[in-house]
Amino acid sequence: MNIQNHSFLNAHMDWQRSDFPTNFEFGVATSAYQIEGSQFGGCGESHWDRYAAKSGNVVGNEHGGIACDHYNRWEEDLNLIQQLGVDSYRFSTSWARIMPYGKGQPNAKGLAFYDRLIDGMLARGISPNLTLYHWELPMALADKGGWCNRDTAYRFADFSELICSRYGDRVDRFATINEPWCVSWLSHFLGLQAPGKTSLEAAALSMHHILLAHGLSIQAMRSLNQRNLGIVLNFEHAQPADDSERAILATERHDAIINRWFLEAITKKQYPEPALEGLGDYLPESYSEDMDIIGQPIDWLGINYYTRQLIAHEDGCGFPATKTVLGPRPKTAMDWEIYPEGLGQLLPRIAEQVGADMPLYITENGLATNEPIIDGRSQDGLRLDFFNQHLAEVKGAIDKGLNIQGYTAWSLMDNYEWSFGYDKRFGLIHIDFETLKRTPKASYYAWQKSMQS
Ligand code: GCO
Repeated sequence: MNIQNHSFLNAHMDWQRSDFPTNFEFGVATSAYQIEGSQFGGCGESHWDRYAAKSGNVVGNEHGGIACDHYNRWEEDLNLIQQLGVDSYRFSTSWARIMPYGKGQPNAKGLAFYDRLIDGMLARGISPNLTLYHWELPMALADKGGWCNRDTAYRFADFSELICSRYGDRVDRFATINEPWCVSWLSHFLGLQAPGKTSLEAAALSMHHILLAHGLSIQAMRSLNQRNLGIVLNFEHAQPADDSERAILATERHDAIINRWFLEAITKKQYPEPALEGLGDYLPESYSEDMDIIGQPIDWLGINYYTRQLIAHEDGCGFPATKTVLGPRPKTAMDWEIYPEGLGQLLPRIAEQVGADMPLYITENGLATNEPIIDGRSQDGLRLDFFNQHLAEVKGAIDKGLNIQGYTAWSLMDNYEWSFGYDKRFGLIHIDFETLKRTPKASYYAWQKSMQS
């Protein structure tokens, strides 16, 4: 990779807005638990608060209690988005803030907060792009089994209905769930995020119920005549770590779990065979009866992309018998290999699956780097290179005729990176977590220039 030494003042991108189609939408993203501060405004306890409170689950035992204090500093943050010059802001509504017990009487302060936030976006000419669920399941529902309990999907449909009837007149695009793979496999089989379960049964149940929740939510919002409904899936470019048959088969299983399970359920109303082999026995008995609900038509698909994975066979363990091997390319502070071509290769594959007409949005892409702040400034060269390389892939895909309508950078500002705490900095804006001071990085100014030309 060509890591240039960008000086702060002349930092700029290799591309500009006018290189992309006229209505191409540029945006920035965050999520509620990662920025708002769950201690404020009558927010209920979520399974993330509980998970983070248990020593050893999160680096430094950090939690989202204060996070970026966005609950109180939202105006400053919206001003920064406006000055950045992007078109839209992808944010999420905290279920625990709005329904502290997961159901029943909503928290008036929580509802009023999102009124202020959405009205604030509209007043600044920023298009609201709302994700209903970005992971803070109310603890009251987690206590009843969370995503392993079918009832949670129905409670989510109720939550969706409430949000849609309250804000639907002012929101341009709704996503039901952010990254169902993370909600289920990462959190219920790999145990790396709340609730930290590690069983195939919990994985299979949550992988099905999160999709049922998606389908029921789409139905609820359609019945309110809401337009522009979609979901945000995360994809990885998966390749075998070596030429062996075992590595090829392991890659097929890995790919089926992360790249195919959710997409094929929604587009084909079925689960992929290589994943069913291990998960089928644990699915609810009559799961196939839910596939019509899960396969509700959507209006757009969100794609999150960060890295590629090289996959090898893992001996001596049960399904899926896979392990990841670090690739040779430079890594981000997350130790994720920087592999922009992976995005270029995934896009046509996804487009073929969803159909050429389906609008695709890159809903997250970005990296964690820990470049130091010098004289109040970060040079931020790695981030500039990362965006340049990935946007070149997006542009290439558009030039080939793919229906990609937008690109959203992760993230507006440094925030709570889940089990990694506050140390992994994905923001265009630096946050000093002691003082909560916001300092735009060089990449912020480079984006700003590209947005103007
Ligand atoms: C995810 C989430 C974000 C993360 C980001 C970086 O993809 O895991 O949507 O909440 O912060 O992706 O890991």
